[in-house]
Amino acid sequence: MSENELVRLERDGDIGVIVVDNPPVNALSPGVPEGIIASLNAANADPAIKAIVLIGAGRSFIAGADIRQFGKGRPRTPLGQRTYDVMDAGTKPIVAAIHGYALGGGLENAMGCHYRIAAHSAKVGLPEVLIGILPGGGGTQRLPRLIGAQKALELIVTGRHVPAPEALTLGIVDAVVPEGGNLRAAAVAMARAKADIRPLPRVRDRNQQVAGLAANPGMFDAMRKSIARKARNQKAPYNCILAVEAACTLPFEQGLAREQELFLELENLPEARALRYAFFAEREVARIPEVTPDIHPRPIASAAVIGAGTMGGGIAMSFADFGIPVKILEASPEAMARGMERIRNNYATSVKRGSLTEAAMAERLALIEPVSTFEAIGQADAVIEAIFEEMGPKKEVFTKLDAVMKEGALLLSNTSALNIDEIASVTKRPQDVAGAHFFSPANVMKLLEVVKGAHTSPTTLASVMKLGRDIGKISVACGNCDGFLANRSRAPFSVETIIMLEEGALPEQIDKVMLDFGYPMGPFAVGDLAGLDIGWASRKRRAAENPNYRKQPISDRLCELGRFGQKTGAGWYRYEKGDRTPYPDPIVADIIREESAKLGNPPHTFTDEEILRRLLFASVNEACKILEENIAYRSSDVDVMWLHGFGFPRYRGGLMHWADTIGVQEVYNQISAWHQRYGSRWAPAQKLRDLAATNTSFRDAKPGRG
Ligand code: 3H9
Repeated sequence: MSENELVRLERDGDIGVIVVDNPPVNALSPGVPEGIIASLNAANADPAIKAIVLIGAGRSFIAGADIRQFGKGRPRTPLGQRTYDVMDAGTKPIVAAIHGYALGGGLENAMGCHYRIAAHSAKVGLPEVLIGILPGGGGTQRLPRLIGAQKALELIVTGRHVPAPEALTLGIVDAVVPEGGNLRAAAVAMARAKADIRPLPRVRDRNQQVAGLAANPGMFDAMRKSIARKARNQKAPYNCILAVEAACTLPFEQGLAREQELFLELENLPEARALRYAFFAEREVARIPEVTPDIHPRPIASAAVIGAGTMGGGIAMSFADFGIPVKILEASPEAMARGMERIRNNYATSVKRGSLTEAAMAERLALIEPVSTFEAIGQADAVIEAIFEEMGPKKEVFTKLDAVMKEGALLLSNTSALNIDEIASVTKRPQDVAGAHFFSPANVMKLLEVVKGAHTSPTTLASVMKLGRDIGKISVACGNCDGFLANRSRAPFSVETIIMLEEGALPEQIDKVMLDFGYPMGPFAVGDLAGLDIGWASRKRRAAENPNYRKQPISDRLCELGRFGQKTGAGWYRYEKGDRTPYPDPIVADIIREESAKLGNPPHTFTDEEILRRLLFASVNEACKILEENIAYRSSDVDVMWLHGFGFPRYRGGLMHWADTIGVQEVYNQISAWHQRYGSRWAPAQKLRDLAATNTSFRDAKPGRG
């Protein structure tokens, strides 16, 4: 037996089987590498053992280094004393037996072994770049030697998970056990078959795979160029490239040392901290106090969607994409025909792009069944209403749902802002009603905002959270209020954007700041893409309903000129035929100047920092109110929503994590100063005051008062 319980050495005849047993995913937590080394030493020293298998207990091989240990200043194991070094120095063949995941340090350990065999369902990869670091356990030196620099570069820079059959084709694993096969038995058999083969095939010795590439630096520059837009402001992807470059230009040992240097440059950068934070925040969302372990989510084997508009169609596709049959209900045959046509076109575009096969498209379309009566959907396990945002018609739909849906069905509304309790009130089963707010395009965007009404039962809440996960979404729960968590926290950002225009800022100036910050597009370019006419119609409706509704004269004037965005060739920008590039337009600048003067706003020069902070601090303040009102379970939930609903740059962690990097005191001081200058819209939330008074980070903020 090895020195601790995290790793044990078992015997299978003349084969030593090293079992890593560190649930849930066999991360390389303190004690695990030490345990592997002790077992390797014991197996190498035991004359009765001819070969060794390294395998994981439970659901996975090894999911990598323990991410919680990064940034803690733990001393690193010196090069030459790591598990891989002990494997390289060993005298007996080692077979890695991979099931579940072999990621990061997991794959690095597998590549330290002499042979690799994987279960059919296993996945392997070096995803370190996704948490802002690089494979620091020799991965950048061994993978190019195993599969060639070009392919290794692609895998290391994207961090993608490779399914076992592809890993076999690439040469990452030597064999795949067919579905239903016994991995451990196959690995032991392989070890026995290889027991006498010498020299031991070490990945580190396969220099022919990287030789000659030193003369081909073009490959690395091409990769740098291809990631330039997506990886802007980030260092990890570039260090990954440098490390693979080192594999091609330096002897193995020197390459390892270079890898180590490049790794250490990254570990404590704000980028790596933010990405680690995001990783754990995404897992934290699943923890909902009222969903106790005795609550069992209801299985969802079939679904229905009410409304075949853009949203309804996208939601139906989300189910079909994950193999769940879905009925789509639309009263008007014309609207249904248009809706189904849109769905077909969306899939056809994916086929054209090569991301979907014709066969998969046919399978998915076959899962979407158009129906025209409520009776036809009565047996669905979950129904999602996705009609237009008006309370009256939504209540009518829920009244009908209450009449036809089977007992225990989830009755969900895709509303983005309306009161879930009022919707639920027309049913006799408000415990089964909740919000399921998808983001557009629903089949693409990852976020599902799950809204809990006053009567939503913990089982319903747990079921909707799981339903989201089952269709590949990140489900985040929140309470019921106008705009819920996502749109309510985003609204002040939008208000501030418009106010800054009225003070003389130009769309291109604001967009550039947000692009530089890391958003894929600025808010005005997004507006032009989405179309400005929808907002215009809603402003006119609201102004008619509410005489105090705050007008948006600049936006209105653009729309009055027929400038609805890209589709009309002009909006906040002008566009040239067949070109989506936004060009700043002097007409817009003139309108801004005129309206700003009419409002009596003195000319104002904006710094980039003012623009960024005014937009984001406005939302931080609102998020504090949301926390205070117990609408959010924790501030990191706000971050997950902003990452997956609004395109917030992941390497900045999320709105609240970013605010923490500035500091709660400074955020409070700035908001207070703007409160003095601009008035009530900047009044600091009580929660923000409290956090500043106690110097508590947003991360540690508890929901509720105080
Ligand atoms: C690395 O290896 C660096 C090396 O190059 C060496 C340098 C010297 N650490 O995601 P799940 C927890 S960097 C700590 O819900 P799934 C996770 O927090 C690492 N904890 O399951 C969760 O905890 P809880 C490279 C980890 O089935 C629980 O396990 N590796 C780690 O949906 C279940 O996780 C990666 O980046 C970890 N490494 O997905 C892989 N992994 O229950 C990161 C998981 O308390 N991991 N946990 O909330 C993943 O991508 C997914 O977890 C995985 C499973 C795909 C493995």
